[in-house]
Formats: sequence, C-alpha cells, structure tokens
Amino acid sequence: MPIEETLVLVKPDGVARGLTGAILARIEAKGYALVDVRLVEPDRERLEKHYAEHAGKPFYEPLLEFMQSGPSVAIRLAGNRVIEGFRSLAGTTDPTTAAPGTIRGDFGRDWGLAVQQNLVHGSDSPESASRELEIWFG
Ligand code: DAT
Ligand code: MG
Repeated sequence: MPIEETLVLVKPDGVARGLTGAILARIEAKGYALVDVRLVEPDRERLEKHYAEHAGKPFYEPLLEFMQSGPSVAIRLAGNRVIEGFRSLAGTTDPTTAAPGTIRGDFGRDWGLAVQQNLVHGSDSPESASRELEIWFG
C-alpha cells in the first residue's frame, strides 16, 4: 500500500478555540507525518475552488463566510491510508452525532452552532486530496 497524502484543515473555530495543538496531538499519536503546516487566511476564490462540490447548496454561503472568519491551519499529512484514517479520527460531519473519541465528537460544541463549525476538514478521496492539496499548497 503506497503512502498517501491528504489535506487537513483546522478550521477557524478550531484555531480560535485554541484546539490546534490538541488536534495535531491526535494526528501525531496516530502516526501520521506532518509534511507541511501553514496558517492560512483563504480568500473567497480559494474557498470557491475548495468547496466547488457544494456550490448552490443552502449551507454554501454561510460555509464560505465562516471559513473567512479567521485563519485556518492547513496541513499536508502523509501516512498509510491517511485519507480514510484522518476522516475516521475526525468523525462524521455533524458534531452533535459524531462519535465520542473523534475530534468532532469530543470537541464539537452543541449549543446551536451551525454544522459548519465542525473544527476540521479532511479530503474524502485520492482525487479530492490531490485537487485540494494543489489549492492550499500549490
Ligand atoms: P465533511 O466536512 O464531513 O466532508 P461535507 O463535505 O459534506 O462534509 O460538507 C462540507 C462542510 O459543509 C462540512 O464540514 C460542514 C458543512 N455542511 C455540510 N452539510 C451541512 C449542513 N447540512 N448544514 C450546514 N453545514 C453543512
Ligand atoms: Mg467533504
């Protein structure tokens, strides 16, 4: 099995709440390698590319606005089956129902916040990973 790479983002809520270190600790404990890490304040154009598959959905505009509300930490992450593995660490999209033990399940606050405030992004396929790594790391 070749080593894969994936794009992970610690989203603005994760950075603002000081959870970057806790999230990185879980990633490192799992054995994945940090290839590149940077603090990014993405403009709308970059986010439109990143979230192209969601254009037109009801949560699209709030999502883009939220993603411009503060810096994110972009991570180029490598490891065996890391695409699937990081999504497993992250938990399912909605923090309310994400399993305890996952990043979203343990840290996702459930006090009426929108679903987009779910702390992290992880690419969902090899095709998404290469497309998204190009968008965030060039
Ligand atoms: P994921 O981030 O788990 O891959 P996704 O790709 O379906 O989820 O959606 C991208 C982001 O959009 C997600 O992290 C949060 C937001 N989102 C998805 N579904 C939503 C919904 N029904 N309401 C509000 N935000 C939503
Ligand atoms: Mg997704």
